[in-house]
Amino acid sequence: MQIDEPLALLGGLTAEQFMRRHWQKKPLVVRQALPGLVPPATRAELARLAASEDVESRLVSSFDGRWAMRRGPLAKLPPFSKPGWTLLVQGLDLHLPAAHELLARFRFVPEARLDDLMVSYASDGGGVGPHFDSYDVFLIQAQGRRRWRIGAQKDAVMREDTPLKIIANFEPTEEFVLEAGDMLYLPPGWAHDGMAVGGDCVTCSVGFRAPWRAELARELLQRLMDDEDRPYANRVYSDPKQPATAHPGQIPNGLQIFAADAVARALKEPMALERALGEALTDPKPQVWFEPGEPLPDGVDVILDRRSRLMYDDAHVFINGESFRAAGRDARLMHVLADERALSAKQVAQLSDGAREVLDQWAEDGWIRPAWPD
Ligand code: AKG
Repeated sequence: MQIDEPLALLGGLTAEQFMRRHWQKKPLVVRQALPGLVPPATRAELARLAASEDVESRLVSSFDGRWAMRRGPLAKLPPFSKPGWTLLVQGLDLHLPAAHELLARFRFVPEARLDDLMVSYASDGGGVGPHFDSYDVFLIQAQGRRRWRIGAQKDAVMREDTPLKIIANFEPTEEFVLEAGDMLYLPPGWAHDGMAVGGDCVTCSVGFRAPWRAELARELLQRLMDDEDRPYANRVYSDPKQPATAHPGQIPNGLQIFAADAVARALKEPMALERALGEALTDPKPQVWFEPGEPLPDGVDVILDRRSRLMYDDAHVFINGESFRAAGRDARLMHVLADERALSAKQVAQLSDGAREVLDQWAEDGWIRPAWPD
């Protein structure tokens, strides 16, 4: 990924400039960020995916001024000619190679922060209403036209008469109509409302994830404690010196010390926290499954399956919720695989026997495969 070259995707900014000037700071409208973009899914494909149990989808409508929302699977959609509805399909990158490739254009942001590609299909006037997101978003117009109104308002009072989180007093300060190929970037917390102008309006949202502090701490502590191999985890509280008490409601001080010690020991374990973080960040989403494959033939380039999440830190490689220690040349090659999502046959041949065995296991698990077309 070239981060110091001007990109049409970012309106002529380099990825470095974009991250410095706009990321988490201020919106950016890019005309013809992706000229000639073909929507990653047709209307029929979106409808098929929305009908599936394995895909997260929603139908939002505002017929006669009344907002309504239905979660998938959605067996039937309103007529395409009927104004005022939107179908939203989440995680399209997991299902369609074209969606995965579109998401990959944004890998100048660390993969640990990238979430998914959502695609919406709207009939004339369709939209989800004015709302806030807690995450950054790139809104790419893939087909048709959409009028966006945005504002940096503080008033976060929501309407109480709808099942959706719609801003009660929306005060937009800017407005623009995006045509196919145009893109709008919004930092977290910007009020925005996008309404389809004419039918057949397809918008792709590149979504990010940012953990809430408490949620992350809960997840990591759970992982640290669930690991049965760790000696600190397996000790029962004992109190042979507990005297008889006239205050049975009072929590014993020894139990408080035991609790604090349990957490402190877990955090002191060398690299346990880093390992738990890597495993958590690469854990597949619940609806993800892999088709088992074969060990790799010799002499082939390999690529990661589009559903695989591969990341690394200084001592480990993490893939799909598992961690491996890696050092030296093996680590360097695994880092290439994580950054490029591919390794050439020549690079595969440079791996140690142990690392090559690991790669074969990943191929059998369906996490990587020879770089043959889908
Ligand atoms: C968002 O992703 O925050 C949006 O506002 C997208 C809405 C849409 O595609 O209709």
